[in-house]
Amino acid sequence: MKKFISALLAAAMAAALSCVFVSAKETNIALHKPWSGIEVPTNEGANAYTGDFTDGVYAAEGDAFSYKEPWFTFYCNDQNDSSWTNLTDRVGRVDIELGDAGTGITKVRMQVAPEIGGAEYIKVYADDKEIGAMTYEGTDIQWIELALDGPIDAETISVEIKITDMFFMVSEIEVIAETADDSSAPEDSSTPPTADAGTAAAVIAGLAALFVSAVLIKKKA
Ligand SMILES: [Ca+2]
Repeated sequence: MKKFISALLAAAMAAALSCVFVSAKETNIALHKPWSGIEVPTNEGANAYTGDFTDGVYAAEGDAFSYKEPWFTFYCNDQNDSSWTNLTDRVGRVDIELGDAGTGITKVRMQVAPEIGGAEYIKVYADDKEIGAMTYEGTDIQWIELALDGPIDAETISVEIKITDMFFMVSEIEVIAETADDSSAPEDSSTPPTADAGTAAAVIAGLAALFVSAVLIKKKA
């Protein structure tokens, strides 16, 4: 009987914990947020790259590179004249304005196309503080990411790129935050933020009571 109850409790706890786990949802909080810090190059040939970093449009799996949007180019044609580059000393930076939405950030992701040109570095900043770097492998179109050790808050996430060649192509930047997966919950302050953990605790408490009752019944018998 004890073994059975222990197994039941363990199963209940696992179920309760997985309930808490499932309730955390990854959301791209950068989607449709404004960005600034770099502009489409004016130079003909480079000015076709009018991609938007936060419009949710990027290359699909297996797509070949397209010489236009969804790509935005970090560009320098060996001159610092403004018509020949949108960088300063081959370095460009985009600031994504998250504002109040910038909480619980766990990852920064970016789709790149290194076959068109490489990057010496790709650094990530949260409110102007460097928080890490991203790297790519090979030359395929790929998603790269910086996964943080723990969630952080930031009103602005910036990506700074130093290019090695003439172009470096980026289609989309995502800022991933973990949010509670309960869109129906009212967003007022009376909603306890630990509702799911509370539910789990109630389930565990209920089963613990069941266990005590079972032991008592067994003793009586
Ligand atoms: Ca895009």
